[in-house]
Amino acid sequence: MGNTAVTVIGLGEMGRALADALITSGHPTTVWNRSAGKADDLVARGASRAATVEDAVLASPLTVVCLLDYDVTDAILRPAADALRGRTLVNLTNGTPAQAREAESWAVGHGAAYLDGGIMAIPSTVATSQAFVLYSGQKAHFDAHKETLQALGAAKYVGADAGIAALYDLALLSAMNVMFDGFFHAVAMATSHTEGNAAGFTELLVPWLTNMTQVMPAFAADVDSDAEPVLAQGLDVLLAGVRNMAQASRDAGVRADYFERSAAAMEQQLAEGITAFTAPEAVQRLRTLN
Ligand code: FVH
Repeated sequence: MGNTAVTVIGLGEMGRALADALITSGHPTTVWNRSAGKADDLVARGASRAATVEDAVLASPLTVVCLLDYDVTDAILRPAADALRGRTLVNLTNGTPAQAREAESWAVGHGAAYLDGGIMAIPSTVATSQAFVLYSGQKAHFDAHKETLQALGAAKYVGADAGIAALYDLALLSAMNVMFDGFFHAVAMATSHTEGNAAGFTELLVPWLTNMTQVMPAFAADVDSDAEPVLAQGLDVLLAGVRNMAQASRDAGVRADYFERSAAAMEQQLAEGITAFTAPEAVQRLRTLN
């Protein structure tokens, strides 16, 4: 069986990287983008340029979409809905779980198979060993196209609910954003000192954070278990440290609001009789903050 033909709709930074990976791995690739000129390099490398979205969808059994957001995706695909019948639509546009489920209903309503996805890569790492892409939707649709989708990066199926890839994608991006916020906070503190510099401090921070990530599987096991958590630390000890982080931030002229909120939540837990910090309690605390 030859390589499956694939259509890529949306040739921004990410869409061009996806199309490029498909061409490189030998898939006959058709492309469409609102600004047609963004297809020029891909066409020079062997891609076919479709004149319309409908022509693009009809060119392949599998269409990969990577656009700004779901509103744009809807506006572009809606006029070509009939062309999707009997084909598979893989939507790699960033969106919420609810948007993914709605898109699946719409696609299925037009006779298409649908997979939603979250790209855990930046354009330059697409198709490298660093890239992985999350997919959710009916397993049979994933199985049918897994080999083709592997061209973009390791293809990971995360569940039948079309929304779960978007949920995991946004959860992973949340962790990344909070980590970078933490990095910039720490650098602001460290460089408030006349002898501090970001590069030297980062040489300490990277191994520290790398070591700390090793604890996460044990925390996760505690979250998933009904048994008494294995990892526990005195909440009073932790609170004292967080108060010091807040005070040292203020003394350094750095915003302390994150640590002030964190300290307030711990004070509330202590007042409720919770004396130990555990992973399940930490997760529960976040769930009840709304
Ligand atoms: N770039 C990245 O690192 C991240 C990595 C993780 C996944 N994201 C998501 O991928 C989606 C696309 O992101 P992108 O980086 O390719 O974004 P742009 O380069 O800005 O391209 C946007 C494409 O959307 C088209 N577009 C925008 N508005 C419209 C519209 N009103 N009508 C039609 N098309 C529209 C745009 O077309 P054009 O401006 O070139 O004509 C591009 O094709 C996104 O969900 C990320 O969160 C990327």
